[in-house]
Amino acid sequence: MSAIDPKHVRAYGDTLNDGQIMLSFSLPVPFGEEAKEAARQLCRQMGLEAPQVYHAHDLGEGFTYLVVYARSPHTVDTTQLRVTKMATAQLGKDAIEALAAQKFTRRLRVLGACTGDDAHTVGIDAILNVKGYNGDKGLEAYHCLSVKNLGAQVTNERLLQEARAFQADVILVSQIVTQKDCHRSNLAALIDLAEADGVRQDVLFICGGPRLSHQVALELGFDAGFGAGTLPSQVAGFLVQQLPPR
Ligand code: B12
Repeated sequence: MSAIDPKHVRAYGDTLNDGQIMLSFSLPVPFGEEAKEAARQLCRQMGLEAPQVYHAHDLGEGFTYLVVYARSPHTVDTTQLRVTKMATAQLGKDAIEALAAQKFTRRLRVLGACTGDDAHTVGIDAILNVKGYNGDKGLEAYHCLSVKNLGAQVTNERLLQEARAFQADVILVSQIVTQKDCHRSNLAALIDLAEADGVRQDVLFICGGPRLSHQVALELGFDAGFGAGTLPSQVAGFLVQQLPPR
């Protein structure tokens, strides 16, 4: 077996350094041999070698879903990677409660919502509801936090109104739908509105969703962003460490 060279890492499929990758996509081509050939040609144009169609499925109405296995000749230098990460430590629930008891004289008020046209509530509920996510208790289970969940399709205007009434220390925004980058425009609009209302600096703004990252959140003017698979304790730990004593 050849050694792993961290400066020239290749995709791994069957054997180390074989460059094999699998990708899936849909084409507006009717199901059949033409659709498979179109997929192979597209992969070659992407620089992939020896593309093989492993799966093709008729999506109806002239569309085909395809899974292609192919070889990528490219490598990545993993010694030069630069990734924006949160500076806060990952803590368990007991450590978070203990830190909050030292730092704060009252419970922190956390307001959450899924905003814009987005009706996907499961993600924000996983973070906020007491039952939590993947065995990790939600923010409602924390003694140091007082939580209000506004649910789905909340406008930015209403979210800020509710934040004022609740005297929120933290606003949690969920964005799951990303079609035409609507999550970016909606999140950026919230920050613009908060700045215009003069409340931006008083509140910690955190967003989350499967296609969000900490880097994107910072670009949009948020204090932090959490992606797919986030655990509630990661969010609780971040906000308790990040907020100044109050
Ligand atoms: C369930 C579901 C629905 C349900 C939602 C029910 C509900 N009450 O939530 C229903 C059927 C209503 C629905 C509708 C639609 N859906 Co839908 N849906 C899904 C599905 C299958 C699962 C989403 C889910 O619940 N995930 C589980 C949770 C736990 O994961 P999560 O959301 O990623 O959340 C985690 C993290 O991201 C993070 N997180 C999330 N939010 C936040 C917020 C904060 C502050 C933090 C810190 C962390 C955080 O923490 C969570 C826990 O780790 C996904 C596909 C998929 N497999 O993801 C499509 C999907 C999201 N839906 C999609 C679409 C297109 C739609 C519709 C537009 C379909 C249509 N044409 O009508 C509508 C839109 C309705 C609307 N107005 O929003 C697309 C979105 C594509 C895109 N890139 O935008 C997806 C990806 C399906 C697909 N592959 O096409 N949907």
